[in-house]
Amino acid sequence: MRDYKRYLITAALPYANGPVHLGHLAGVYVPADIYVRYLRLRGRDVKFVCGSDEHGVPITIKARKEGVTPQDIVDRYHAINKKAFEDFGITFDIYSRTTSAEHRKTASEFFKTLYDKGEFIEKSSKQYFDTEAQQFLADRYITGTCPKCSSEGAYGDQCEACGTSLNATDLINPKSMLSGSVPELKETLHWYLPLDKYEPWLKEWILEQNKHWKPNVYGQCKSWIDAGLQPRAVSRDLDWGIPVPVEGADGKVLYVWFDAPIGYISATKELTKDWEKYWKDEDSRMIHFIGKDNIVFHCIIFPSMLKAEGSYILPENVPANEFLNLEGDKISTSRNWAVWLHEYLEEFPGKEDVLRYVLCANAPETKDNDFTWKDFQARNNNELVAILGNFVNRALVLTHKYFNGVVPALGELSDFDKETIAEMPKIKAQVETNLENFKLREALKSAMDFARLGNKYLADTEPWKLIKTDEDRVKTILNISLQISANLTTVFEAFLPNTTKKLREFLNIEAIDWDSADKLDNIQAGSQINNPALLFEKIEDDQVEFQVQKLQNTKIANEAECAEVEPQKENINFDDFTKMDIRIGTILEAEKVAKTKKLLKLKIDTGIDTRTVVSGIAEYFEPENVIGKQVSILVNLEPRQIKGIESQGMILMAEDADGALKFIQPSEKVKNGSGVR
Ligand code: B3M
Ligand code: ZN
Repeated sequence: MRDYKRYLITAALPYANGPVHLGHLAGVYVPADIYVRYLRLRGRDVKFVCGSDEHGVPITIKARKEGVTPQDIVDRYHAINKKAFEDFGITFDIYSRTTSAEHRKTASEFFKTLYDKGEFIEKSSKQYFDTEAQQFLADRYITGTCPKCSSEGAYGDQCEACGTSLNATDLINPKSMLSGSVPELKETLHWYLPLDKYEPWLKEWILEQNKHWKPNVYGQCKSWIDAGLQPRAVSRDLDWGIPVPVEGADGKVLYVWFDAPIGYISATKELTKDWEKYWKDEDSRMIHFIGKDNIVFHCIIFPSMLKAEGSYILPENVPANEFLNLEGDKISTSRNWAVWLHEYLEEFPGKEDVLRYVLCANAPETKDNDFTWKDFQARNNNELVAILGNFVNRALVLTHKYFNGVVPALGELSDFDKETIAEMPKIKAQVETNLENFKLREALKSAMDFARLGNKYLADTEPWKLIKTDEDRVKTILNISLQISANLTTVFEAFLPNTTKKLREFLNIEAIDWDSADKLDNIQAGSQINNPALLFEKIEDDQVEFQVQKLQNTKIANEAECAEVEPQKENINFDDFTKMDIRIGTILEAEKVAKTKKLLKLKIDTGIDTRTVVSGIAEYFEPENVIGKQVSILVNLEPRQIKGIESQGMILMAEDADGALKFIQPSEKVKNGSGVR
């Protein structure tokens, strides 16, 4: 790859309408931070910019719900997220925000430049207008009946019941969420970026020149381009955002996805007066770290904006990640199905690196991945504790035990020593290549191989067995082990910055640069090392169970909220009730009804007789598991033919909110034929 003079690394600006969670970290911020720390370690000139995305309709909706201003909302979450990133050790050079004066000016000027160059199409269209509230309605502010699935409460952009994306004008019986009135269609003027005009250029730039992009990114771009690009509106009728800087555009603001990526530019401006070097010089390399739902904006729309402006460089790579799920379910802010960063920091104090490690080891680089607390525990205990921590600890403890913490001198090298030493540059090169190619999981694996090398070296040389007979040999072994430990502080620096700092303190050494981190002279013979503590602690079962339980409670709370309890039916009289003859019986035989999914054919001892009942419970019970169970059965229900079998009665079941079935059983065994009254 060509050598760049400087690097501009951007991480997606999180919306300031909620706190950041595990999914954001794994997909965007941890990978970006690892990459940036690596670049800094290599002495590159790098700027790492991010900030809060503070415009857009969801923020105004949240504000309305809470009865506060949008500014209140973004002030709150900007502060929370800025602090969470700091506490967690994400080393942005600047964490700005899109309500800053600099940003407002920059975005406004950017629009004006394109406007003056005639890069926009001006087009009038009909949009819903709330005559009571006297304003145009964003799609999210209109609800109605879904034309696809007929469910109520679909939004103007999407029906959440069936997932269909909609146009506001598709809704049946649309209603304004502002006033509740029926909105009217009204003409409104907007500015469009003619993406179709850039299509030939995008084809060439992405599909030909950027073949090195990750397959998931390249593939998504290709399908957008193949489908044909349409002009995109870059303004909205809204009172929250950056005003469109054109005369007569009152009440119109820049579309949030127009102003947000310009936030990268404004943040760089706020950071350094040399900002233009990073944005306008072909020797600068710009990389966008984002999640997969942001690909089209960073690979197609923003580059088209930059191209239209004309004086900016384009991203050299956009290593977007897929999504991280949590314990098998999509992470969701509204369902509170998430691990919030600030909560993690409270519950696992000092364990920032453990989470960095697990998120990187499990990063959703090529496909969606699942975070589970069990895996978190296993990776901590079996990898960080058992390999990295164990090796380093043994090297340090043995040096204290045998040589009072004074680094022993290297003596004659055995063949095995030489082999081990020769492995170091090879493994380091793998870490390097993988990092340079945004294969961070692989890079971390290689870094762990470096620790494995040390672990194996100690296990094979067994200095604890030699100390009585061959002290010189032990000196050499421990010298080599300490050199490996010293090199680990650099190899792991980008991944585990707190740990490597601690380790350097134990070893009493300064930072080692990347090029030297496979050598044998990074800790000097005769120097004194400090008393070591453990680098990592085991995570116990109860800690993990607590976290799982917490999520479980969320699930139960969510279900309780969703479960619609059926309203009571019409009253009946006592005679109606006594007409039903319900008995306790025992299932004697059970088998699946052929060619059906739901049906079991049961033979039941009702105390009166033995009879056949066909029951729709096969999705919840295996035949062999129901035999011998006592159940309640309505015995005087008129016999019915079901799939050619005569069913003589009905088993009574309790049905959960999610449709799961449970038997209605006596609390203790009773005689078959006992009545239920
Ligand atoms: N705020 C979307 C998101 O957080 C958006 C990213 C903007 S990056 C310029 O997913
Ligand atoms: Zn629907």
